[in-house]
Amino acid sequence: MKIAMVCFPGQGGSGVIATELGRELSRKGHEIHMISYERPFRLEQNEEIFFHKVQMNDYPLFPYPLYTLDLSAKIADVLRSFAPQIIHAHYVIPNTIAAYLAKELYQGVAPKLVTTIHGTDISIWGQDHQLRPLIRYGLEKSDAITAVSHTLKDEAHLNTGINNIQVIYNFVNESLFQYHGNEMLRLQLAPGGEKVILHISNFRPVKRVPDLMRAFAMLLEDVQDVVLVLVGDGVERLKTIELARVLGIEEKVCFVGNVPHPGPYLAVSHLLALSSEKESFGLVALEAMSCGKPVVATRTGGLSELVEDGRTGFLTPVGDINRLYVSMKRILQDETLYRVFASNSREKAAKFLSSIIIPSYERLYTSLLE
Ligand code: GMT
Repeated sequence: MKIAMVCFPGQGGSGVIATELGRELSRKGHEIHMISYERPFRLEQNEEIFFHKVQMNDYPLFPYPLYTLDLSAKIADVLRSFAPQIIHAHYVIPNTIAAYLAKELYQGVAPKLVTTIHGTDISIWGQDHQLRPLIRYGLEKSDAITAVSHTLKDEAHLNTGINNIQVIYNFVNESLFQYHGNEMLRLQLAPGGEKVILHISNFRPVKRVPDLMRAFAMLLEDVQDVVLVLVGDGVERLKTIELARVLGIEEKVCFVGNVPHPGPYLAVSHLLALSSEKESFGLVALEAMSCGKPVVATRTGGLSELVEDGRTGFLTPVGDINRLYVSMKRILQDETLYRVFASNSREKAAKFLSSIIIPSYERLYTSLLE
């Protein structure tokens, strides 16, 4: 099949899923075209995947960039040059809308449009009364819709009334995640042999990183041989660095910024902590579990379909800093519990391997073309 993937390129689960999906399908012999405003961060130069960069035009009349139109023009261009049979848009806004417009522009055999909803297009923008009709329209114009968790599917139904949504979970390519840590990195992050609590996010307000900082400050009152390592970047990173200073814990906290691949950080960590208000799936939690790391996370969205409370980690109520602190402390201090959680985490992650999940996408594409 010839498939065009339209996605966001930056650090974030949807771009990772689109790229990994494209890569695996390309290995299976499909022709893959990735379309975005930048090369997706996990897409290497030497891959046999076409990358089409959206040319951002400067329209002197308009004060804001018209990305949706530029994207649409680029998708139409790819349709004319390569005639993909499927356009798979990751996120309704703007990707599905732009893809639909491109389909309308195109004179040839119309490709099928698949939309994957990843989260904030439904959980945040879907709450906006102006955007909601546009989101519903994008979903209605899609030939198939997938959601990355049952919780998200239900939320989409509630917000838009649309119910023909198939759940295809996020997946992990196990070969990318090693179980053995790199000693140099471990020494760099925890020179005194401390245990590493890892957090990975894009520091959006929805991640509630300050909750984790406060819980970690409480933890330091009881446990000294521990550090908090935060991977990623985003609007609240500076505010979080400042909070670490105010809490007087800056020496125990390390901000790493964006990294091309979290695998090495996960391998040297003891557990992953997420304090998000919303998380449609929580791909980083799956990546951590596939490295055999327990996860302490908030009981929200798809995280509760992945993390098993008291079996692979702990789930805590959103905003409950005390429970976050107690949960991290238990995992740090109880070695037996830790080993059980680590092994259960690996076992659970094995249900989400790319080799198991990706065929669902292939079956979906095939059924649309039949
Ligand atoms: O979490 C983010 O802010 C990034 C966002 C994205 O665009 O990649 O992640 C969303 O999609 C991921 C892949 O399906 C999910 O694993 C994340 O849970 C979801 N984020 C939210 O729902 C907040």
